[in-house]
Amino acid sequence: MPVAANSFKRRLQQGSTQRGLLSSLNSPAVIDMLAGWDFDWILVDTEHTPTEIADVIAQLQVLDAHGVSAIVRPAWSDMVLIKRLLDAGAQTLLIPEIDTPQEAAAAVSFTRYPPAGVRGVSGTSRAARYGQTTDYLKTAGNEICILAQIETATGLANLEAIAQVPGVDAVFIGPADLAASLGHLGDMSHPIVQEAVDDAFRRLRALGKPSGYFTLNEQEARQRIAEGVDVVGVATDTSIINRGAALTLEGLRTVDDDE
Ligand code: 3PY
Ligand code: MG
Repeated sequence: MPVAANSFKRRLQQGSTQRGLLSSLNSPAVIDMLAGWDFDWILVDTEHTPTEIADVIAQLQVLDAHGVSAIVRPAWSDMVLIKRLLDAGAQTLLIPEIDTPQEAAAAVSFTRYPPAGVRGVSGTSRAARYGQTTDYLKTAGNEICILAQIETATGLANLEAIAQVPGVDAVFIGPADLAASLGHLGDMSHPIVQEAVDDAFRRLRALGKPSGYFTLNEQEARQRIAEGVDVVGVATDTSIINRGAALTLEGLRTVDDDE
């Protein structure tokens, strides 16, 4: 049995726009529901959520059943965390807080077996279908996809160097942490933050490097997709549920007003 093909990575290489959402509630049921909509990918976040390895596996199984691509974000660019996520079956990783090309190279090295990298070896992990993928150790690297997340002023200063690190498949700009780093905590739409984001995407386009972004602002999401940003996160499970609740109550207020 061959290693599972990574269709997210193929579409990234073909230049298709991919829209997705972030799973933060650690609920396979919610993800089972949302995966029925037309999202290209769902990010299982372990950076800002209580999601642990067994929870990641439960969500990967749901996404696999729907044929929706999974991205998994480790809590940090850490060799042990990344090894465990890869062994759990994650193939596309969004690595937070990459500030330098050295950090990007280290992150890539955590995902590749020696001599290319330093990933610890197990041929019987879930990723290797418990030993049924007999050439897993030799072929796993082909299907791994690394999105380096730039989210500080230092990261922006090093953008070209980070983007050119071999094995970095795309550069993802994180506006929330970037706003904080630029002195505008919580204000992602501040002109200084937006100018920095615009400049980052201009530079990535000049390099021909696939790019990614996350915003809950619909207008900005449309703008970034139109600009050619390849991977755009447009919602979280929480934002969708909160929005539904607000609309439901809003609808009742209209009924109340009519009475
Ligand atoms: C950020 O905006 O900081 C992110 O990490 C996006 O998910
Ligand atoms: Mg962030």
